[in-house]
Amino acid sequence: MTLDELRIEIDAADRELLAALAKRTAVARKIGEVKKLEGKPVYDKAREEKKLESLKNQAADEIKPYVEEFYNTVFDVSRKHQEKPLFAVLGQHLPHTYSPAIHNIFTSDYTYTIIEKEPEELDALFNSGAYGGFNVTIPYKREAAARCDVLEKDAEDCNSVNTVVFGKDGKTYGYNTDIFGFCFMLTSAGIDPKGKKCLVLGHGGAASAVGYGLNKMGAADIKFSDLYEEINYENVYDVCADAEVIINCTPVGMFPKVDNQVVDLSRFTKCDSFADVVYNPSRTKLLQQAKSLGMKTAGGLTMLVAQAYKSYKFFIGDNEGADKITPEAGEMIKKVVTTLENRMMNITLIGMPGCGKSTLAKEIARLTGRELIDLDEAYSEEYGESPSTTITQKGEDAFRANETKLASKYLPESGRILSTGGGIVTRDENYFWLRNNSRIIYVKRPLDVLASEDRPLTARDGVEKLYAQRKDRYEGLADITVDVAKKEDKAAFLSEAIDILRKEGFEL
Ligand code: PRE
Repeated sequence: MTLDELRIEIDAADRELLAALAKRTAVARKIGEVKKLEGKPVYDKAREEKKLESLKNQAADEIKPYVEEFYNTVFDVSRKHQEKPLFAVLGQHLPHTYSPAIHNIFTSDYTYTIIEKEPEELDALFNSGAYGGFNVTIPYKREAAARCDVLEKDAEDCNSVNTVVFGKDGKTYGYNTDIFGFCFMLTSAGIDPKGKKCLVLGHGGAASAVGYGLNKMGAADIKFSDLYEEINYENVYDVCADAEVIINCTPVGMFPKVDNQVVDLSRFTKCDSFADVVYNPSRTKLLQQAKSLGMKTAGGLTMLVAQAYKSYKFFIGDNEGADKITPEAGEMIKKVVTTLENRMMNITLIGMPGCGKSTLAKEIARLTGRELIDLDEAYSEEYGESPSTTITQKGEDAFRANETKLASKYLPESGRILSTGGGIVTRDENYFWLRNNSRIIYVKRPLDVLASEDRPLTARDGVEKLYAQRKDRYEGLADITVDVAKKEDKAAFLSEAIDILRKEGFEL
């Protein structure tokens, strides 16, 4: 084997090692949590000695001489992790929370875990003494407010606490950073509700924080609509016909039922700004409609990250920093939003047939461990024939109808790398699916390097004609263009494409 080949193997082994270390550290965090709850010390000498003995016995002969040295470091890491202050997000059911990921990007000063509790377990939790504090999500924001000794103004006014800190003075402090998160989301998108007529879709917990935030920012009028209320989704177009700013606080459009919207924004002819508190998918159906109508738009991930930032400041005891958010803090929030978007959204490659989408997708999957979906291959699996067979035997329309069904199946998921068929951009209805939860990357290559075997549309129309039809669509859809003019080998193409994506903030 060559050095390069061996290095590919050792890189793969390291990826497995890192994954195993992440898994082990997460378990160590949970053990640390139990120890805190049970009042046990972190260091357990007897346990470490016993483990070391057993690990030496289990180890392959080649690594036996290194086990002690290696595991002394591993135990040390576990203990350091367990000794850190512990914070958490508290809710009833939290299978998809982004909060640990966000707090782990902001800081390594504390560890952050997930607590799922039933209402009758809350008293014991608040009295446990194991946590430095927590974020609180539905349905416990009121319950949390009731258990705090001191409430900051926003929290008291809304009777809603999303951030609890157990102070060194023995008192329990309650804050509401959702309001800051919401105001930050609007401001950073250039949306100013001052003096404007605002419509809030939904009337639950999120809507009340949003209403409070709009009021704080000087909105002239705030109306709420909901299914069975005075203002509902039938009369809202009349009662709120002059709404200028609309905020979606309903779960409609949220993953997995992404192909839904609670109102038709085109019927609010005075509306120039729209924000959605939904953050998964990244671009909801309403948000996409707002964009296409030329409105200013803001997506819910910014609110989520901004409220987490302010909580993080309270968690580390920097109350002054939490109250005065500097421009640098704003930059940090935006950077975390981009990092998370890059991580959570799909990377979806578009471009001419034969431009190297599949090759690049494979490489990204190899580098990141992302699940790879090659829509051409998925097509053959789903329909039992290749795209080119359907096109030749049943016509392009039959193929496109199947392709859209596939797009709706695979594109709303998160964190994948997808390679699409070159012509997916030719159907308007695919735009919604492509934009739903993907960073769209246009792989642009010189026409004379495009591969052309088994490509019936290229054979029929010629590559220039296809390109002329599709060029504007690729460019209009692209969030990022990977423009690789090089005509050399595959390795040169891949290395340049990967460099471009790294510069765009992708963790590859
Ligand atoms: C662990 C860490 C610290 C203890 O001193 C012993 C072992 C480890 O990393 O294996 C885990 C742990 O906390 C435990 O088993 O009690």
